[in-house]
Amino acid sequence: MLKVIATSTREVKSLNGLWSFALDTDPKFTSSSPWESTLPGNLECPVPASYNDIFPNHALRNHVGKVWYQRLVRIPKSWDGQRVFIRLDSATHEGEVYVNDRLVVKHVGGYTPFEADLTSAGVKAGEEVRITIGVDNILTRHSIPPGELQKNELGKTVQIIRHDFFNYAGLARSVRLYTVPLDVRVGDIKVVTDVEEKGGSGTVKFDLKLEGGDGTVTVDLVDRDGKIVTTSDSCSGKLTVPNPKLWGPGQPYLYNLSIKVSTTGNVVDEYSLPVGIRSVKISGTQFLINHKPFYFKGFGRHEDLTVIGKGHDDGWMVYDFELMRWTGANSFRTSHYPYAEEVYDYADRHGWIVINEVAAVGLNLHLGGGIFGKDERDTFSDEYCDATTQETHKQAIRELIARDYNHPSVVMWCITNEPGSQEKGAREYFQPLVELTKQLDPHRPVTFTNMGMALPDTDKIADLFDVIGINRYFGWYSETGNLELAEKKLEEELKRWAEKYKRPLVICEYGADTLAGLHMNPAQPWSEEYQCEFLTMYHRVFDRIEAVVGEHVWNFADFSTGPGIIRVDGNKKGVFTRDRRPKMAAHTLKNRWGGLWEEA
Ligand code: BDP
Repeated sequence: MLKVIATSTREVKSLNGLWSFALDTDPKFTSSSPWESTLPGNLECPVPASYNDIFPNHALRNHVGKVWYQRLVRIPKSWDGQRVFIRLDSATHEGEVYVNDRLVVKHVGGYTPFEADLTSAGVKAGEEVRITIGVDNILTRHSIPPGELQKNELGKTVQIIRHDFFNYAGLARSVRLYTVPLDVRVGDIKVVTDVEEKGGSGTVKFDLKLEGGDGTVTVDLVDRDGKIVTTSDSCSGKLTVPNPKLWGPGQPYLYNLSIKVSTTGNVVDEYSLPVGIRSVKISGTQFLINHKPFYFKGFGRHEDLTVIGKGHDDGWMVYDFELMRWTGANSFRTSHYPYAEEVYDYADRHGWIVINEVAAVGLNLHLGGGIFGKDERDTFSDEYCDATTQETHKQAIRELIARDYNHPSVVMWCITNEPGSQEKGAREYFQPLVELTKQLDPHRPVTFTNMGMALPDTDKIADLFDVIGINRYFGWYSETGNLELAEKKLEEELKRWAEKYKRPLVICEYGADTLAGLHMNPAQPWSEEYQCEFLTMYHRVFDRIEAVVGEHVWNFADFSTGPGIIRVDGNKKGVFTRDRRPKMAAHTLKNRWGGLWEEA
């Protein structure tokens, strides 16, 4: 799926801003077809933002079901003769878009984009249209992530989820109109790069699809100074770049693949794609970027902010990247869902390494906790994650790879977080998903994050993956307060993973809830000192195990969760508070990771 950009043949109009807003439970609704008229009430909601924390009331924060957004939009008159699309970067978890009275698109899955061709739907340039968007936040056992609805003793419907982050919903990313040429145009591009082992040349393999007819193409690879490095006149091919400037960690050199489509000698479409020339390979227990061993230093994160929830905000995004750079981190995982596209674009432009995760979290009924109770049903069975869930999961993988295939920053796909991989049915569920991921992208390694109930000898899926992600909480959820014992257990277990699987291990989560400002000597759980000692102990162990090629602390910042007896105003495992003030542990990491780095 092509990113929306403006070029000499394409235009973009943002629909971000305030939209009229109503809950589907609003008694003032007189019609079951809210798109047919003006929404009742007088609420307005910003886009992009999750709606839950915008209004300080329970009904909105804990709403289960649909909400409606609406606004009038004038299609620019100057767009006559072009094809107009509406693109929603996400609607969490299901979206349906109406233009006047007409449904133009419905989409399932809360973290990937979707669009509709408004020209085909009869919309004309210059016309004013009423756009109404329904967004449903319900998670069922057939959605990704899965969840269930229950009726409580008051007869009210409540959403049960099996992950701890708050179920933020709404239009948390941009909504835009954009144009493409009416007929022949670039439809999609896929780029794969490689690098010769001993210096020398780099290659850029490209495959572009034309839509709407036939044309001739010119494909130029252009360097940062605007110089054409190499060129082609076919829709697919392999460009060779002698002595390329490589893209790598902290080294964000980007070329541009500049594409022109012509018919009868006239350029009818132009598109341009940033390309980072780099290679990613696994060799034994090493993770190689450009043939050099790479060690992941960084965080599991969330899209999570006060007031706007999972709303994308450029200011906070840059600040988060700058804080990570200040610690010396080089990478992060998009736990537990695909992030806004702006995040990957920024990572490409600044040399960040990304593990890109599908929103498949909570496929684990046996994992209990103070926030979601334990459930004795089998996770991978007709009672919970069944063939229909697996189909949704496949679609989530397809959509993530379609969106993010071309980002040099993305070095690995993570197709699930902490599944019940020791349970029966896990292998049958995951094997086809790993196969699909590899078929869609044979060039990137695939991983998952393993959870502590699935041990090296009971886990049923780890061998399917190129890299094993491991989340561990010795010293927090078990051996609480006893770091000496935690150290022994952690080391013993990691050694077993290393010995049995002989492939790279990335520690994708380790962390301790910490109340900023709470100090204790000797260090006790919840204190800033304990978080520092906890992380330092883990680092000692990682340094003793060769197969460990990365450490992602859980979490970059404190984040919002549902209510629960083990969460005080959210999950407090952040190294930064929710408003991004450093806890002492931020300095511990800075000392270990080397602090502020400069881009090459
Ligand atoms: C892990 C989950 C993560 C949680 C974390 C925790 O992957 O989403 O937030 O534990 O409990 O199980 O803090």
